[in-house]
Amino acid sequence: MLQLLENAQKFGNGTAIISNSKSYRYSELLDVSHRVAATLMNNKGDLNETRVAFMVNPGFDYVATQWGIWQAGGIAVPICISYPAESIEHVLDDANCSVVVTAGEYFDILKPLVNQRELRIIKTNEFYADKDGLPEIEIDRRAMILYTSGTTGKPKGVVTTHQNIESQIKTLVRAWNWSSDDHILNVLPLHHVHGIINVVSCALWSGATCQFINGFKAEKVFEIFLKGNINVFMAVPTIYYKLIAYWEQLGLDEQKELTNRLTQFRLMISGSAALPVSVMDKWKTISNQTLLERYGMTEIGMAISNPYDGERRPGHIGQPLPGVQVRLVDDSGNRVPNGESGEIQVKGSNVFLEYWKRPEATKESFTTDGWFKTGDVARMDNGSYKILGRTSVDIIKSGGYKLSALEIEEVLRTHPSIKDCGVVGIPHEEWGELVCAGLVASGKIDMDELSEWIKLKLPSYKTPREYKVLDDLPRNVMGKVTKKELQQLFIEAS
Ligand code: MCA
Ligand code: AMP
Repeated sequence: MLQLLENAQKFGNGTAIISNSKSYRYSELLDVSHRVAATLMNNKGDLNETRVAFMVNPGFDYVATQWGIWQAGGIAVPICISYPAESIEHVLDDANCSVVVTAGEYFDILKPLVNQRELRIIKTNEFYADKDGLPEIEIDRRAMILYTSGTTGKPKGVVTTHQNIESQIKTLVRAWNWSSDDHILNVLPLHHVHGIINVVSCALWSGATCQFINGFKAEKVFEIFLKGNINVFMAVPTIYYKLIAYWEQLGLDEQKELTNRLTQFRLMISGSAALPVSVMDKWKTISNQTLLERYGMTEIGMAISNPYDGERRPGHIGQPLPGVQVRLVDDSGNRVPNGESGEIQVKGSNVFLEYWKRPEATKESFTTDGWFKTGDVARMDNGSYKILGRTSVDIIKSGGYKLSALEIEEVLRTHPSIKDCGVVGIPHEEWGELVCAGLVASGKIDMDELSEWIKLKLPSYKTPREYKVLDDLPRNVMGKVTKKELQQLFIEAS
């Protein structure tokens, strides 16, 4: 039996999840997930890595579905709940999903897509099947596919095995002192590692309580904090920025009350994007908490973290986590000396198995001796890694989401009034980077129409926030678009 589930048996009567104002014990979670597994198996005995997509709000049903898929021997493919139809179709088709699990609110968007493909669709309130015998799940089986944007067009499926997932969880549980006394609030989307592994899976591995709200709202988060049970929190820098902005406009008494409460937390963590030192400092004055910044990636889980005990250095990501090997190399693949910049490369059982159905991309992302090439550039600075940037300008981090400039450009180019375009990220205090698009028109571009049009093609977090219509994109002598110059055009205008 998978260790996550074995642990859950031990914690039987403890509160596993609070969602929609209801508490659920570990035993209930196991019971329902077992029914999910039986329904999915449909008397087949083992799903044998069938891909099961699920579009379910963060909460009890989400976890019960995920655990059910795993117990039935399937591969869990979470779908972002704010995806428009085109993005959903990419996941269903790329992963060749055979079954889709959903809740009522997403049924209408999914139904036609599922019908066209003749897939099985199950609503979370239809897990009626009696519990059935469960297959033995070997730890090296594929467990999950998460879609991530890269330096090529459409998002790629990152495949992790149960072993990868266990290794990612175990490292963090140890490094960050998780225990069954912990109570965490999840505000993050559950189609990415940050929410799925660092928050939900680490909590449930440890017998802690994981409370959910559907989507982030600063007011709601503080309201829950004030109730007094939450003692661990993890978020992206944009969320801390928004919490600070909300706190600042409160009255003095309310500010004090919140500060008192925040001071009692055991641990607060930031990750997924660079934590500005200004945000870390501000948060410290508000909460008396020194944010623990760590570094990770969908393909590797977490790799580098500031210490739980010991100095958490502003502007630095810390040291390799136990069991994770990290090195910095130059363009020729040689290790760089301390103080010099190089690409972060990672090895360990935390590292993913493959990009789904993309053997070439998988091969290219590893060195011949098995190190995963992250594309992030860092230097070792007095015993702590410091991120300096990325090897590609076509990767943008906005709101903690990794975006591909090329994916957004490909979509924009399909608009009838756009002849060519270039997408860049520019530095932004709140969002980390802001997505901007330079457009070359082939007719008159109606900006309102374009904004509505793109919402049907991409989720909101991938859509450009600023547009500029140009006679041509800035190019070098070879005719290649110079992204740095394009960035500059937007920076100067901001
Ligand atoms: C939304 N808006 C934006 C952006 N996103 N504006 C500029 N840039 C953006 N990126 C605008 C919307 O259009 C809207 O504007 C307003 O902000 C509110 O939109 P909403 O969608 O409600 O935003 P939100 O809920 O406030 O979202 C902010 C957020 C969210 C909570 C920070 O972006 C988020 O959940 N980010 C976390 C992503 C994450 O988990 N990443 C982990 C992946 P208007 O009001 O004008 O319409 S990385 C990972 O997993 C690795 C392993 C790691 O290291 O962790
Ligand atoms: P994703 O592909 O969404 O998993 O995003 C992973 C990327 O987020 C990494 O490759 C980094 O570029 C970035 N990232 C994660 N944590 C940090 C951090 N603490 N500081 C800077 N960048 C980070």
